[in-house]
Amino acid sequence: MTKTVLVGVDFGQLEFDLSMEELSQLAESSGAIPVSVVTCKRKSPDARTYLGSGKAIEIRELVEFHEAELVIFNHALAPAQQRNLEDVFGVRVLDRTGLILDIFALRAQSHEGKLQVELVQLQHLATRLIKGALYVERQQGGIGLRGPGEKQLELDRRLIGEKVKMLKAKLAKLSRQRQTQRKQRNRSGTFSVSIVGYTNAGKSTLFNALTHGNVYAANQLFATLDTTTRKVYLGEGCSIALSDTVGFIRELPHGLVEAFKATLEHTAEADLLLHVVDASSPARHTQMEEVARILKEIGADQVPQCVIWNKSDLCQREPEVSLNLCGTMQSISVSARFGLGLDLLRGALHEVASQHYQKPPEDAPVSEPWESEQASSSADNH
Ligand SMILES: Nc1nc2c(ncn2[C@@H]2O[C@H](COP(=O)(O)OP(=O)(O)OP(=O)(O)O)[C@@H](O)[C@H]2O)c(=O)[nH]1
Ligand SMILES: [Mg+2]
Repeated sequence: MTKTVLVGVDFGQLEFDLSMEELSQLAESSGAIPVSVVTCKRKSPDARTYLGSGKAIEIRELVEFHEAELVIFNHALAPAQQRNLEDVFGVRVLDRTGLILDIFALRAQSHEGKLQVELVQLQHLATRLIKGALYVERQQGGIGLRGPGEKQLELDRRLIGEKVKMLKAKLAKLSRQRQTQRKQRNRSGTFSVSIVGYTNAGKSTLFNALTHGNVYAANQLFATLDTTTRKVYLGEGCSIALSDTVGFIRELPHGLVEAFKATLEHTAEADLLLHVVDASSPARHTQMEEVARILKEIGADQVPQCVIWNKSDLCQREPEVSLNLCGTMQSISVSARFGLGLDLLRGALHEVASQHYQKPPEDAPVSEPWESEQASSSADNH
Protein backbone atom coordinates (compact mmCIF):
# COMPACT_ATOMS: atom_id res chain seq x y z
CA MET A 1 0.00 0.00 0.00
CA THR A 2 1.49 3.30 -1.15
CA LYS A 3 0.69 6.62 0.56
CA THR A 4 -0.32 8.95 -2.22
CA VAL A 5 -1.18 12.60 -2.80
CA LEU A 6 -3.81 13.17 -5.51
CA VAL A 7 -3.70 16.33 -7.61
CA GLY A 8 -6.26 17.85 -9.96
CA VAL A 9 -6.29 21.16 -11.80
CA ASP A 10 -9.68 22.72 -12.45
CA PHE A 11 -9.69 24.42 -15.87
CA GLY A 12 -13.46 24.79 -15.68
CA GLN A 13 -14.02 21.35 -17.23
CA LEU A 14 -17.31 19.53 -16.82
CA GLU A 15 -17.82 17.53 -13.59
CA PHE A 16 -14.38 18.31 -12.18
CA ASP A 17 -15.35 17.09 -8.68
CA LEU A 18 -16.77 13.82 -10.00
CA SER A 19 -13.65 13.19 -12.01
CA MET A 20 -11.55 13.73 -8.84
CA GLU A 21 -13.71 11.14 -7.06
CA GLU A 22 -13.07 8.83 -9.96
CA LEU A 23 -9.32 9.47 -9.61
CA SER A 24 -9.55 8.36 -5.95
CA GLN A 25 -11.29 5.16 -7.03
CA LEU A 26 -8.68 4.56 -9.72
CA ALA A 27 -5.87 5.16 -7.22
CA GLU A 28 -7.43 2.77 -4.72
CA SER A 29 -7.94 0.16 -7.46
CA SER A 30 -4.17 0.21 -7.96
CA GLY A 31 -3.43 -0.19 -4.27
CA ALA A 32 -2.70 3.44 -3.40
CA ILE A 33 -3.89 5.04 -0.15
CA PRO A 34 -4.83 8.66 -0.86
CA VAL A 35 -3.56 10.71 2.11
CA SER A 36 -4.39 14.11 0.67
CA VAL A 37 -6.25 15.61 -2.29
CA VAL A 38 -5.00 18.90 -3.74
CA THR A 39 -6.95 20.90 -6.28
CA CYS A 40 -6.38 24.32 -7.79
CA LYS A 41 -7.83 26.49 -10.53
CA ARG A 42 -5.91 27.61 -13.60
CA LYS A 43 -6.70 28.97 -17.03
CA SER A 44 -4.22 26.69 -18.75
CA PRO A 45 -1.44 24.25 -17.77
CA ASP A 46 1.98 25.62 -16.87
CA ALA A 47 4.52 24.43 -19.44
CA ARG A 48 7.13 23.40 -16.87
CA THR A 49 5.19 22.06 -13.90
CA TYR A 50 1.59 21.85 -15.11
CA LEU A 51 0.20 23.55 -11.99
CA GLY A 52 2.73 26.35 -11.39
CA SER A 53 5.80 26.41 -9.15
CA GLY A 54 4.09 27.94 -6.06
CA LYS A 55 1.51 25.16 -5.98
CA ALA A 56 4.21 22.57 -6.61
CA ILE A 57 6.10 23.70 -3.50
CA GLU A 58 2.88 23.48 -1.49
CA ILE A 59 2.50 19.87 -2.63
CA ARG A 60 6.10 19.08 -1.71
CA GLU A 61 5.33 20.20 1.85
CA LEU A 62 2.28 17.93 1.93
CA VAL A 63 4.35 15.03 0.60
CA GLU A 64 6.89 15.55 3.36
CA PHE A 65 4.23 15.99 6.04
CA HIS A 66 2.39 12.78 5.12
CA GLU A 67 5.55 10.90 4.15
CA ALA A 68 3.84 10.13 0.83
CA GLU A 69 5.72 8.05 -1.72
CA LEU A 70 3.76 8.95 -4.82
CA VAL A 71 1.87 11.89 -6.38
CA ILE A 72 -0.85 11.09 -8.92
CA PHE A 73 -2.15 13.72 -11.36
CA ASN A 74 -5.67 13.61 -12.80
CA HIS A 75 -4.25 14.62 -16.20
CA ALA A 76 -1.92 13.45 -18.90
CA LEU A 77 1.49 15.01 -18.21
CA ALA A 78 4.20 15.63 -20.77
CA PRO A 79 7.37 13.62 -19.96
CA ALA A 80 9.30 16.83 -19.15
CA GLN A 81 6.55 18.05 -16.78
CA GLN A 82 6.58 14.70 -15.02
CA ARG A 83 10.39 14.93 -14.55
CA ASN A 84 10.28 18.53 -13.33
CA LEU A 85 7.60 17.64 -10.80
CA GLU A 86 9.58 14.62 -9.58
CA ASP A 87 12.52 16.98 -9.01
CA VAL A 88 10.39 19.31 -6.90
CA PHE A 89 8.55 16.64 -4.92
CA GLY A 90 11.43 14.23 -4.43
CA VAL A 91 9.05 11.30 -5.03
CA ARG A 92 7.64 9.59 -8.08
CA VAL A 93 4.89 11.22 -10.12
CA LEU A 94 2.31 9.27 -12.08
CA ASP A 95 -0.14 10.77 -14.53
CA ARG A 96 -3.65 9.56 -15.27
CA THR A 97 -2.52 7.54 -18.28
CA GLY A 98 0.22 5.81 -16.28
CA LEU A 99 -2.27 5.01 -13.52
CA ILE A 100 -4.81 3.45 -15.88
CA LEU A 101 -2.07 1.44 -17.58
CA ASP A 102 -0.95 0.19 -14.19
CA ILE A 103 -4.45 -1.04 -13.32
CA PHE A 104 -4.70 -2.77 -16.70
CA ALA A 105 -1.33 -4.40 -16.02
CA LEU A 106 -2.56 -5.67 -12.66
CA ARG A 107 -5.78 -7.09 -14.09
CA ALA A 108 -4.68 -8.56 -17.41
CA GLN A 109 -5.29 -12.31 -17.25
CA SER A 110 -5.40 -13.70 -20.75
CA HIS A 111 -2.39 -14.07 -23.03
CA GLU A 112 -3.84 -11.50 -25.41
CA GLY A 113 -4.73 -9.06 -22.62
CA LYS A 114 -1.16 -9.17 -21.32
CA LEU A 115 0.29 -8.58 -24.77
CA GLN A 116 -2.05 -5.64 -25.31
CA VAL A 117 -1.08 -4.00 -22.01
CA GLU A 118 2.61 -4.64 -22.60
CA LEU A 119 2.39 -2.95 -25.97
CA VAL A 120 0.82 0.21 -24.57
CA GLN A 121 3.17 0.30 -21.57
CA LEU A 122 6.19 0.12 -23.84
CA GLN A 123 4.85 2.82 -26.13
CA HIS A 124 4.15 5.03 -23.11
CA LEU A 125 7.60 4.38 -21.66
CA ALA A 126 9.41 4.99 -24.93
CA THR A 127 8.47 8.65 -24.64
CA ARG A 128 9.94 8.77 -21.14
CA LEU A 129 13.40 7.46 -21.90
CA ILE A 130 16.41 9.72 -21.54
CA LYS A 131 19.71 8.75 -23.14
CA GLY A 132 18.79 5.11 -23.01
CA ALA A 133 17.91 5.06 -19.33
CA LEU A 134 14.67 5.78 -17.58
CA TYR A 135 14.68 8.93 -15.53
CA VAL A 136 13.02 7.58 -12.45
CA GLU A 137 14.35 4.79 -10.32
CA ARG A 138 12.36 1.80 -11.46
CA GLN A 139 14.18 -0.98 -9.64
CA GLN A 140 11.82 -1.22 -6.70
CA GLY A 141 8.55 -1.62 -8.61
CA GLY A 142 5.38 -0.14 -7.15
CA ILE A 143 2.35 1.57 -8.61
CA GLY A 144 2.86 2.43 -12.26
CA LEU A 145 5.89 0.18 -12.57
CA ARG A 146 4.25 -3.24 -12.58
CA GLY A 147 3.04 -5.53 -15.24
CA PRO A 148 4.31 -7.40 -18.22
CA GLY A 149 6.22 -4.36 -19.51
CA GLU A 150 8.21 -4.11 -16.29
CA LYS A 151 10.99 -6.48 -17.28
CA GLN A 152 11.59 -4.51 -20.43
CA LEU A 153 12.07 -1.18 -18.73
CA GLU A 154 15.84 -1.20 -19.04
CA LEU A 155 15.80 -1.67 -22.77
CA ASP A 156 16.72 1.31 -24.84
CA ARG A 157 14.47 3.00 -27.33
CA ARG A 158 15.63 0.90 -30.28
CA LEU A 159 15.02 -2.37 -28.50
CA ILE A 160 11.64 -1.11 -27.35
CA GLY A 161 10.85 -0.25 -30.97
CA GLU A 162 11.64 -3.81 -32.04
CA LYS A 163 9.65 -5.28 -29.20
CA VAL A 164 6.67 -3.07 -30.09
CA LYS A 165 6.81 -4.33 -33.68
CA MET A 166 6.89 -7.94 -32.50
CA LEU A 167 3.97 -7.45 -30.11
CA LYS A 168 1.93 -5.83 -32.86
CA ALA A 169 2.59 -8.81 -35.13
CA LYS A 170 1.57 -11.28 -32.40
CA LEU A 171 -1.60 -9.33 -31.70
CA ALA A 172 -2.45 -9.14 -35.38
CA LYS A 173 -2.17 -12.94 -35.56
CA LEU A 174 -4.46 -13.36 -32.56
CA SER A 175 -6.88 -10.92 -34.12
CA ARG A 176 -7.00 -13.01 -37.32
CA GLN A 177 -7.74 -16.12 -35.26
CA ARG A 178 -10.58 -14.34 -33.54
CA GLN A 179 -11.93 -13.20 -36.86
CA THR A 180 -12.15 -16.80 -38.06
CA GLN A 181 -14.04 -17.74 -34.88
CA ARG A 182 -16.42 -14.86 -35.38
CA LYS A 183 -17.04 -15.75 -39.00
CA GLN A 184 -18.04 -19.23 -37.87
CA ARG A 185 -20.46 -17.75 -35.40
CA ASN A 186 -21.93 -15.43 -38.00
CA ARG A 187 -22.45 -18.38 -40.32
CA SER A 188 -24.24 -20.27 -37.59
CA GLY A 189 -26.56 -17.27 -37.44
CA THR A 190 -26.37 -17.05 -33.65
CA PHE A 191 -27.73 -13.72 -32.44
CA SER A 192 -24.83 -12.05 -30.65
CA VAL A 193 -25.31 -9.54 -27.88
CA SER A 194 -22.43 -7.56 -26.35
CA ILE A 195 -22.61 -5.87 -22.97
CA VAL A 196 -20.86 -2.49 -23.03
CA GLY A 197 -20.69 0.47 -20.67
CA TYR A 198 -18.70 2.63 -18.31
CA THR A 199 -16.43 0.87 -15.85
CA ASN A 200 -18.18 -0.28 -12.64
CA ALA A 201 -21.67 0.13 -14.17
CA GLY A 202 -22.49 -3.50 -13.37
CA LYS A 203 -21.80 -5.23 -16.70
CA SER A 204 -20.28 -8.38 -15.23
CA THR A 205 -23.00 -8.57 -12.57
CA LEU A 206 -25.62 -8.44 -15.33
CA PHE A 207 -23.70 -11.00 -17.38
CA ASN A 208 -23.58 -13.36 -14.38
CA ALA A 209 -27.27 -12.84 -13.65
CA LEU A 210 -28.25 -13.69 -17.22
CA THR A 211 -25.87 -16.64 -17.64
CA HIS A 212 -25.83 -17.95 -14.05
CA GLY A 213 -22.11 -17.47 -14.52
CA ASN A 214 -19.35 -16.44 -12.18
CA VAL A 215 -17.08 -13.99 -13.99
CA TYR A 216 -15.29 -11.58 -11.66
CA ALA A 217 -17.52 -8.67 -10.62
CA ALA A 218 -16.32 -6.21 -7.97
CA ASN A 219 -16.51 -2.64 -6.81
CA GLN A 220 -13.30 -1.81 -8.62
CA LEU A 221 -12.57 0.10 -11.78
CA PHE A 222 -11.56 -2.20 -14.62
CA ALA A 223 -12.42 -5.44 -12.83
CA THR A 224 -12.90 -7.00 -16.28
CA LEU A 225 -10.34 -6.84 -19.08
CA ASP A 226 -10.97 -9.98 -21.10
CA THR A 227 -14.01 -10.81 -23.15
CA THR A 228 -16.10 -13.80 -22.07
CA THR A 229 -18.87 -15.22 -24.24
CA ARG A 230 -21.61 -17.62 -23.09
CA LYS A 231 -24.70 -19.09 -24.62
CA VAL A 232 -27.93 -17.94 -23.02
CA TYR A 233 -31.08 -19.96 -23.58
CA LEU A 234 -34.17 -17.77 -23.74
CA GLY A 235 -36.82 -20.46 -24.30
CA GLU A 236 -38.57 -22.07 -27.29
CA GLY A 237 -35.33 -23.09 -29.00
CA CYS A 238 -34.10 -19.52 -28.95
CA SER A 239 -30.62 -18.77 -27.64
CA ILE A 240 -28.10 -15.97 -28.01
CA ALA A 241 -24.33 -15.55 -27.56
CA LEU A 242 -23.82 -13.00 -24.77
CA SER A 243 -20.44 -11.29 -24.22
CA ASP A 244 -19.04 -9.36 -21.28
CA THR A 245 -16.04 -7.14 -21.92
CA VAL A 246 -13.76 -4.33 -20.70
CA GLY A 247 -15.43 -1.14 -19.50
CA PHE A 248 -14.70 2.41 -20.62
CA ILE A 249 -13.68 5.56 -18.76
CA ARG A 250 -13.33 9.24 -19.60
CA GLU A 251 -9.96 10.11 -21.16
CA LEU A 252 -9.16 6.47 -21.76
CA PRO A 253 -5.61 6.60 -23.14
CA HIS A 254 -5.86 6.44 -26.92
CA GLY A 255 -3.12 3.81 -27.07
CA LEU A 256 -5.22 1.51 -24.90
CA VAL A 257 -8.28 1.80 -27.13
CA GLU A 258 -6.00 1.09 -30.09
CA ALA A 259 -4.42 -1.94 -28.40
CA PHE A 260 -7.76 -3.32 -27.24
CA LYS A 261 -9.35 -2.91 -30.65
CA ALA A 262 -8.94 -6.63 -31.31
CA THR A 263 -10.81 -7.49 -28.10
CA LEU A 264 -13.42 -4.91 -28.99
CA GLU A 265 -13.89 -5.97 -32.62
CA HIS A 266 -16.33 -8.39 -31.12
CA THR A 267 -18.44 -5.47 -29.95
CA ALA A 268 -18.40 -3.82 -33.37
CA GLU A 269 -19.75 -7.00 -34.96
CA ALA A 270 -22.49 -7.75 -32.43
CA ASP A 271 -26.14 -7.80 -33.50
CA LEU A 272 -27.16 -5.82 -30.42
CA LEU A 273 -25.41 -3.86 -27.68
CA LEU A 274 -26.71 -3.72 -24.13
CA HIS A 275 -25.37 -0.39 -22.91
CA VAL A 276 -25.29 -0.74 -19.13
CA VAL A 277 -25.50 2.55 -17.22
CA ASP A 278 -25.21 3.07 -13.47
CA ALA A 279 -28.51 4.91 -13.11
CA SER A 280 -27.61 5.93 -9.56
CA SER A 281 -24.47 7.84 -10.60
CA PRO A 282 -24.72 11.64 -10.85
CA ALA A 283 -22.23 11.36 -13.73
CA ARG A 284 -24.41 8.95 -15.75
CA HIS A 285 -25.02 11.32 -18.66
CA THR A 286 -21.36 12.18 -19.28
CA GLN A 287 -20.52 8.52 -18.78
CA MET A 288 -23.00 7.61 -21.52
CA GLU A 289 -21.49 10.22 -23.81
CA GLU A 290 -18.02 8.87 -23.15
CA VAL A 291 -19.17 5.33 -23.95
CA ALA A 292 -20.79 6.59 -27.17
CA ARG A 293 -17.54 8.33 -28.11
CA ILE A 294 -15.45 5.18 -27.64
CA LEU A 295 -18.02 3.02 -29.44
CA LYS A 296 -17.61 5.35 -32.37
CA GLU A 297 -13.83 5.10 -32.15
CA ILE A 298 -14.01 1.29 -32.39
CA GLY A 299 -16.58 1.39 -35.19
CA ALA A 300 -19.48 0.05 -33.11
CA ASP A 301 -21.71 3.12 -33.24
CA GLN A 302 -23.97 1.65 -35.93
CA VAL A 303 -24.89 -1.47 -33.90
CA PRO A 304 -28.45 -1.27 -32.48
CA GLN A 305 -28.33 -0.37 -28.80
CA CYS A 306 -30.58 -0.88 -25.81
CA VAL A 307 -29.82 1.18 -22.69
CA ILE A 308 -29.92 -0.82 -19.45
CA TRP A 309 -30.51 1.53 -16.52
CA ASN A 310 -28.85 -0.61 -13.85
CA LYS A 311 -28.73 -0.29 -10.04
CA SER A 312 -32.41 0.67 -10.06
CA ASP A 313 -32.49 -0.47 -6.42
CA LEU A 314 -30.37 2.57 -5.50
CA CYS A 315 -32.54 5.16 -7.16
CA GLN A 316 -36.12 3.97 -6.69
CA ARG A 317 -36.63 3.31 -10.38
CA GLU A 318 -39.31 0.76 -11.11
CA PRO A 319 -38.16 -2.04 -13.43
CA GLU A 320 -39.69 -1.14 -16.79
CA VAL A 321 -39.20 -1.35 -20.54
CA SER A 322 -39.52 1.75 -22.64
CA LEU A 323 -40.19 1.48 -26.36
CA ASN A 324 -39.37 3.89 -29.12
CA LEU A 325 -41.80 5.04 -31.80
CA CYS A 326 -41.32 1.88 -33.88
CA GLY A 327 -42.19 -0.28 -30.89
CA THR A 328 -38.62 -1.56 -30.48
CA MET A 329 -37.11 -1.56 -27.03
CA GLN A 330 -35.06 1.49 -26.24
CA SER A 331 -34.24 1.13 -22.58
CA ILE A 332 -34.92 -1.19 -19.66
CA SER A 333 -34.43 -0.41 -16.03
CA VAL A 334 -33.11 -3.28 -13.91
CA SER A 335 -31.13 -4.19 -10.83
CA ALA A 336 -28.62 -6.82 -11.89
CA ARG A 337 -27.54 -7.33 -8.32
CA PHE A 338 -31.01 -8.01 -6.94
CA GLY A 339 -32.43 -9.61 -10.09
CA LEU A 340 -35.11 -6.94 -10.62
CA GLY A 341 -36.41 -6.46 -14.16
CA LEU A 342 -34.36 -9.34 -15.57
CA ASP A 343 -37.47 -11.18 -16.76
CA LEU A 344 -38.41 -8.08 -18.73
CA LEU A 345 -34.94 -8.01 -20.23
CA ARG A 346 -35.02 -11.72 -21.11
CA GLY A 347 -38.46 -11.25 -22.68
CA ALA A 348 -37.26 -8.31 -24.74
CA LEU A 349 -34.12 -10.19 -25.84
CA HIS A 350 -36.26 -13.19 -26.77
CA GLU A 351 -38.42 -11.03 -28.96
CA VAL A 352 -35.53 -9.37 -30.79
CA ALA A 353 -33.63 -12.65 -31.21
CA SER A 354 -36.75 -14.48 -32.49
CA GLN A 355 -37.21 -11.82 -35.16
CA HIS A 356 -33.57 -12.31 -36.14
CA TYR A 357 -33.99 -16.10 -36.41
CA GLN A 358 -37.02 -15.73 -38.64
CA LYS A 359 -34.68 -14.44 -41.32
CA PRO A 360 -33.06 -17.40 -43.15
CA PRO A 361 -29.40 -17.90 -42.13
CA GLU A 362 -26.77 -17.14 -44.77
CA ASP A 363 -25.21 -20.58 -44.52
CA ALA A 364 -25.64 -23.95 -42.85
CA PRO A 365 -25.36 -23.83 -39.02
CA VAL A 366 -22.07 -24.72 -37.39
CA SER A 367 -22.08 -26.22 -33.94
CA GLU A 368 -21.52 -24.18 -30.77
CA PRO A 369 -18.80 -21.76 -31.94
CA TRP A 370 -18.79 -19.85 -28.63
CA GLU A 371 -17.23 -22.76 -26.82
CA SER A 372 -13.82 -22.24 -28.36
CA GLU A 373 -13.89 -18.65 -27.21
CA GLN A 374 -15.02 -19.61 -23.73
CA ALA A 375 -12.01 -21.88 -23.45
CA SER A 376 -9.62 -19.15 -24.53
CA SER A 377 -11.09 -16.66 -22.06
CA SER A 378 -9.73 -16.47 -18.57
CA ALA A 379 -11.93 -13.76 -17.15
CA ASP A 380 -13.42 -16.24 -14.69
CA ASN A 381 -10.08 -17.50 -13.42
CA HIS A 382 -9.78 -14.68 -10.90
N1 LIG B 1 -26.72 -1.68 -5.71
C1 LIG B 1 -26.38 -2.30 -6.84
N2 LIG B 1 -25.07 -2.58 -7.05
C2 LIG B 1 -24.75 -3.21 -8.21
C3 LIG B 1 -25.75 -3.58 -9.18
N3 LIG B 1 -25.12 -4.17 -10.22
C4 LIG B 1 -23.79 -4.18 -9.90
N4 LIG B 1 -23.57 -3.61 -8.70
C5 LIG B 1 -22.27 -3.44 -8.01
O1 LIG B 1 -21.45 -2.58 -8.79
C6 LIG B 1 -20.07 -2.97 -8.67
C7 LIG B 1 -19.48 -3.18 -10.04
O2 LIG B 1 -20.06 -4.31 -10.65
P1 LIG B 1 -19.39 -5.06 -11.88
O3 LIG B 1 -20.43 -6.01 -12.39
O4 LIG B 1 -18.05 -5.60 -11.55
O5 LIG B 1 -19.23 -3.84 -12.89
P2 LIG B 1 -18.57 -3.83 -14.34
O6 LIG B 1 -19.37 -2.90 -15.17
O7 LIG B 1 -18.40 -5.22 -14.85
O8 LIG B 1 -17.16 -3.16 -14.02
P3 LIG B 1 -15.73 -3.30 -14.75
O9 LIG B 1 -15.54 -4.70 -15.19
O10 LIG B 1 -14.79 -2.89 -13.67
O11 LIG B 1 -15.75 -2.32 -15.88
C8 LIG B 1 -20.07 -4.24 -7.82
O12 LIG B 1 -19.75 -3.88 -6.49
C9 LIG B 1 -21.51 -4.74 -7.94
O13 LIG B 1 -21.92 -5.49 -6.81
C10 LIG B 1 -27.12 -3.27 -8.88
O14 LIG B 1 -28.04 -3.55 -9.64
N5 LIG B 1 -27.36 -2.63 -7.71
MG1 LIG C 1 -16.75 -6.25 -15.38
